[in-house]
Amino acid sequence: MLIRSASDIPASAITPREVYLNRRQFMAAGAGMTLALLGADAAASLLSRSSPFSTTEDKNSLKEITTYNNFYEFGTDKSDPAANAHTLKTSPWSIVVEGEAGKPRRFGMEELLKIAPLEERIYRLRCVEGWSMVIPWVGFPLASLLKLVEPTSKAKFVAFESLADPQQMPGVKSRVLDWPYREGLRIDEAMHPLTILAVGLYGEVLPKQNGAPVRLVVPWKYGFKSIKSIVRIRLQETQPSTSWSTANPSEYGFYSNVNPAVDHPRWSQATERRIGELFKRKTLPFNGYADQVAALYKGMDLRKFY
Ligand SMILES: Nc1nc2c(c(=O)[nH]1)N[C@H]1C(S)=C(S)[C@@H](COP(=O)(O)O)O[C@H]1N2
Ligand SMILES: [Mo]
Repeated sequence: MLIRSASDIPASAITPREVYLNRRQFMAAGAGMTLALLGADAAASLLSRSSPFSTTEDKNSLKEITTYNNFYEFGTDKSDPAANAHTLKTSPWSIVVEGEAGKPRRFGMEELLKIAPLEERIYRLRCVEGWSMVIPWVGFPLASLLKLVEPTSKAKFVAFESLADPQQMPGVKSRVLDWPYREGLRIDEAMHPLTILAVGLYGEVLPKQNGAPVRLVVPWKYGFKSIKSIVRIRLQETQPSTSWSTANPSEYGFYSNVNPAVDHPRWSQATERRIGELFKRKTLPFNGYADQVAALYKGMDLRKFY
């Protein structure tokens, strides 16, 4: 059949049956529109979904992934984002990409979805608090976006900012963090093929509590580096300050690579609890992505650069 619009593509054609079933549960829960509704291009590109970067470990359920969250803009309890994020207005949306770039500019959401084929990436996420999940994101490499603005030779770091609107985000009225939520990467980390901008989850539009409409995912770093609901990206020469390291510099460093050998000052990072499992498992260096990323830190003392 000629695909004229996204609705011509049956959900069963773009997702494995297991995901399709989850999709139906998701729809039944009234959680919203399918990624296919974003446009035929985005939906069709999901056909190219398997990625050599994905883990084959069991995925967490959509329910686990969408109801146990950190998104302090909506409150500090794990259940707050699912309860409160409905007030986030995700359309229209755009990201400004500025700073050390030959062609800085603003990208609307529709444009962002066409930058590169959308892929499913099944990644482990390890929160600094000691829990972990396996999450099937839909996204594209951050590098594809950055290349479009032509970073200059001075672009050594990338700074990210989330939306911070107290009208939409009740948590922003409390001073728990210095808003907007800010994060940063070194340019080589930002350009690494594992680093993605996620726009979907389980083949659907990203739920609001997971950082809709577009969030970063850096799977070898603690979860707080994976900043949600991004509105600004700045290429810069100096290392950006970040919300968590500003709030507590001795506990949260700039690098924040998952490292079972370096404890948090108040707890061990040697083990983790995979949400849904009873027993703890060992945390792996770089969250299990050492083969792909350890070379980025060759010669660096990872105790000093925590
Ligand atoms: N803007 C923003 N981004 C954020 C957070 C936040 O509070 N605000 N929490 C971080 C933390 S601590 C984690 S563990 C992950 C959780 O992502 P998930 O809810 O999609 O699992 O989001 C990160 N991104
Ligand atoms: Mo986290």
